[in-house]
This record gives sequence, structure tokens and C-alpha cells, in this order.
Amino acid sequence: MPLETPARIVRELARRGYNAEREAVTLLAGATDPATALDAAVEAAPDDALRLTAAHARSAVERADGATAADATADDSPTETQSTPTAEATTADATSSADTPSTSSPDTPNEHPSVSTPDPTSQTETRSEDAPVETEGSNSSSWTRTDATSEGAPPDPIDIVGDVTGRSTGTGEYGDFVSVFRDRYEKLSGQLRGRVNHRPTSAVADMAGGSDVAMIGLVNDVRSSANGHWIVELEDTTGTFPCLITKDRDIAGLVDELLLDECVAVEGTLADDAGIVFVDALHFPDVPRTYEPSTADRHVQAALISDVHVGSQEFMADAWHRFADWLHTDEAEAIEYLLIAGDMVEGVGVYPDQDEELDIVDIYDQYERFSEYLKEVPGDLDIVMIPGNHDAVRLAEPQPGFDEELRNIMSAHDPRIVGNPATVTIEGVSILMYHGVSLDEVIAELPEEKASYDDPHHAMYHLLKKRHVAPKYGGHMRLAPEEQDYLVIEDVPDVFHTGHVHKLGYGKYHNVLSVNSGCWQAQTEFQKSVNIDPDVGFAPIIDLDTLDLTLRKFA
Ligand code: D5M
Ligand code: FE
Ligand code: ZN
Repeated sequence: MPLETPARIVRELARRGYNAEREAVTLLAGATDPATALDAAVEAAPDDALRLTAAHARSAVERADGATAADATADDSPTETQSTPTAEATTADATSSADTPSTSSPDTPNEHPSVSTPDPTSQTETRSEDAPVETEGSNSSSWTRTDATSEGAPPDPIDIVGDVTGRSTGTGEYGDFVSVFRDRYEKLSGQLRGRVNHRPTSAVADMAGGSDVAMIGLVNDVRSSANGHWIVELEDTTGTFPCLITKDRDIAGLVDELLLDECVAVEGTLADDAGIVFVDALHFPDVPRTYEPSTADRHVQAALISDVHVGSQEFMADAWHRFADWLHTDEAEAIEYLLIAGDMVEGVGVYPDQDEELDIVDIYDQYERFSEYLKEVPGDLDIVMIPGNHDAVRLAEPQPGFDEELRNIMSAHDPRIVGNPATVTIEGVSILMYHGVSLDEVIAELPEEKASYDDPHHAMYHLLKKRHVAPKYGGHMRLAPEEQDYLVIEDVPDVFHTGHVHKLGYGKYHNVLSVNSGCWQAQTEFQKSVNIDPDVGFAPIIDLDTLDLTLRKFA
């Protein structure tokens, strides 16, 4: 096949089992006869190499071009590599998907992320091979990297925390549920403790009627009273206690965003008979308004995607090719990281009648194919991936990263495979990656103006406000009982990345850039039946030095 574009070269290499560094592809594309150069490069690569390096390509191009030059005519100048893919940079329409300040978001987050087309002059910077020094003390997950160039290699720029992979202890017994909720309470009440002078629920019943009182508890029940007030029952480790929120108070407007099992604090006055607390103030663990995110100290970018769904008949291969192709261009030079927030493949048996829309019916074959698509992206990109509900790991959250067999299938690109959720710190920027199944729950439970499929980032804001990625247990959300609650957002992330709902949305909540990254799967029959109109083929790109976001569209 003619090899006139980087994408074609990459695909040909992928077909032969190789993943390639960007520079290698550029060199091959610039050869007089790319096909011969590619053959020579593959031949020259060591048998056990999975990645074709620039060095392999350079010597192959020199040899191939030398051979061609001998019998070449004078006008055989090297063909240019370019035939730029049609990546569209968008200044994303602030009225549709970007966050518009409105009363609908929790605590009216009021900041737009700056979204822009890339400044061409800022892309001229050369790639630095020196990764910044990472802070120590990570409880890094169990993956190991075997980097061929590990001798004198720079310190690893990626650090992972909060990942259950290799640490799951849950046996599924009742006692584990007690532990996980106790840990949730400990962690989240710890975040609220400094703000209220709380008493255990068991002690409140013994206090004198009329006392000022504060409590911290998990929401156990929310019901309305006969005259339209709200009764919120809180539970802590000592028992439960009812709290009354009267309908005419401002805080009554917060009741419709309460989810069962989330942790809140209340302040108020104990009734004369000490049987209920009249609530004056309701506090969420939340993110401080003054939160100052960390940024990278050099110009480097990360592409955020999710929901690839390889194996589905609706997987948009052409859009993927355009994306992978674009990643090899100068415009994408600063992109050194690719983050994938779950649903790599379509999976099997995920939803009723799903098999009717499968292109690849075997789950391992789906991962094989996914791995082929992954080989199209530059080999020098660092890839981090978490599983989603379509992936071949347990459905209950937290989900561990892929097992050995699947890791081997995807080894060509040596991706960082971590659990869902996980916090990945890249060049000093902490990114909370979570697939997003609980977003369905938040959207179903909250009123339309507070969370909807059209504004998935608003639903994300509520998770940040509750400092938990999946507060409500039951419904869509399956919880794996563990000794600790990995789903608590212990430290405020600088970036929050989710997927799952197949809608694009982004905005800042108290300075935390929240991105739901759309999908690579066209509308399925099910989605058609429930009017889900997916946002397909988008790649939000984040500048890690400024946390600005650029939107690229490939479909
Ligand atoms: O989820 C994609 C989105 O579509 C997410 O919001 C769930 C929803 N979805 C898709 N199929 C179904 C079925 N059959 N039942 C309920 N909800 C569904 P994804 O995880 O990619 O399938
Ligand atoms: Fe999905
Ligand atoms: Zn999903």
C-alpha cells in the first residue's frame, strides 16, 4: 500500500506488530521510498522490540535512501510527509458544552476554563526529554515498567495513588460493608470536623432541649413531612438522628441534591423534647473555593479520552485513525500523555441484546483489536488507562486494573494500567480518573437544572462537592466492599476526568478542571431508544502548565 502519510505508516507498522515513536514515523514518511525504508527499519529492529525507535528508522532511511539514490533520477526529491489530517480545533461554544455560570451548579461555580485554539507559536518548543523530579512517598500500584532505555533514565513523571489494584481485600461479607462505610465516615467526617463542633448522634438525644447542636453523618433517609418540610436522617457510628429542614429556608434548596450515603454536617437547635434537630446550616465536605491547583513547570499537554468501545459495530474507526494520525503532527508535539478513562472495548453481555451490535464477539479479540488501534498513536506517548463498566474486570467499584492476560495483550504500548478510580499525578498535576457510572445516578436523582446529560460536568461538580466519586450505593452503582473506601476523594485533585455518559462537558468547580470526555462510539440502538445523542470523536487537550483546555474534533 502507498505509505504517503504518517497514519498509513503507523498502520502498516501496527499490522506488523510494531508501535513506533513519533520521530521514527516522521523519518520513514520523509524517506524517498517510505515502503523500502519501512521494510529496512522492521528488519533492523531487534526481534524482541515492540517499539520502533527513531534510531532504527534513521539508519533504515539512510540505507534505503542510499540504495535509491544510486539509481534515482534527479527529480526524485524526498516526498513531504504532510497531508495534514483534519483536526478541528474549536474554541468550544461556551453556551453549550462549556460551563456557564448558573445557579444550577453546586455553589454556583463561576469560572470558565479558558478554552482556546492552540497558539501556533507555543508549539515550536522542542520536546524535553528531562522529566521533572517526582515527589517521593507514593504507594505506587503494582505495575512495573520495563523500559528498554532504562539506563540513566529520567525519574518517572507519573505517580499513582488511591488505586485498589493488587490491594483488594474484600470477601463480600457483611463485615466488609461495615468496614467500608465506617472508613467513608472516618474520612469524610474528618474533612468536616474542623468546620463544626459536632456531637455523636447517641449523645444528642441526652442533651437539653433547645441546645445548639451540630452533627456529622451519612445520609440514611430523606423524606418529606405531612406539611412539606424535609426530614433528613443522619447516621454515624453511634446511631441515627432525625434533622428537620423547613421548606421556607434557603437550605431547603439543597435537599434535592442530597444522595443517600453521602456525608454531611448540620448545625441547628435541638427540639424541646430532644427528638429532632431544627437545621440552620448544612455543610458538604466540598472543595475550598480558594483551591489553587498545581501546574507543570514546562509546556506539556495531555489528551483526555474515554469510551473507545472497540468491538462495537458503532466504534468510529475513521475518527480514531484521524486522531491517531493528528497525534503524529507538529500540532500535537507537546502532547506527551494520553489518558483513557474506561470502556476500552465494548465487552460482552454488558446490556441485554448487546450481542446484536457486536462487531467482535470474543472479549480477548476485542482487546487484541484495541491494542492494534493503540499502536497507531505515537509510541513515545505515556498512556494511562482505567477500566470502565464494559471492560473485563469486576463491575463493582473500585475496579482493579486489568489482569496479567489483558496487560499482555496491550503490552505493545506499555500503558500504565491502573484501577477505577485512581489519582494520577503527571508532572505535578494530580488528575483524578474515574469512569463515571455514578454520573447516571447523579443525573437521575438530581433535578435537570443541577445535573443533566447535556452538562455532565455539572454532575461531576456534585461528586467533588460530596468528595466521593460514587456516594449512593445501589441503583446503577455496585460497591465492592473493601476495608477502606477507595471512592472517597481524599485530596482535592487539580483535574477530574470522567467518561461513561458519552457526552462532552467541561468546566471548573472551585478551580478544579472537570472534563467528561465523550466517546468513540456512534449512537447505539439503546441510546437511540432513550434519546442519548453521544458526542463522538472529541479529544479535549489540557495544557498541564496552565490547565487551559483545547478541544479537538475528529468525527
Ligand atoms: O454507557 C453509555 C451511557 O448510556 C451511560 O449513560 C449509560 C447509558 N446506557 C447505555 N446502554 C444502556 C442500557 N442498556 N441500560 C441502561 N443504560 C444504558 P456505557 O457504559 O458506555 O454503556
Ligand atoms: Fe462507555
Ligand atoms: Zn461506561
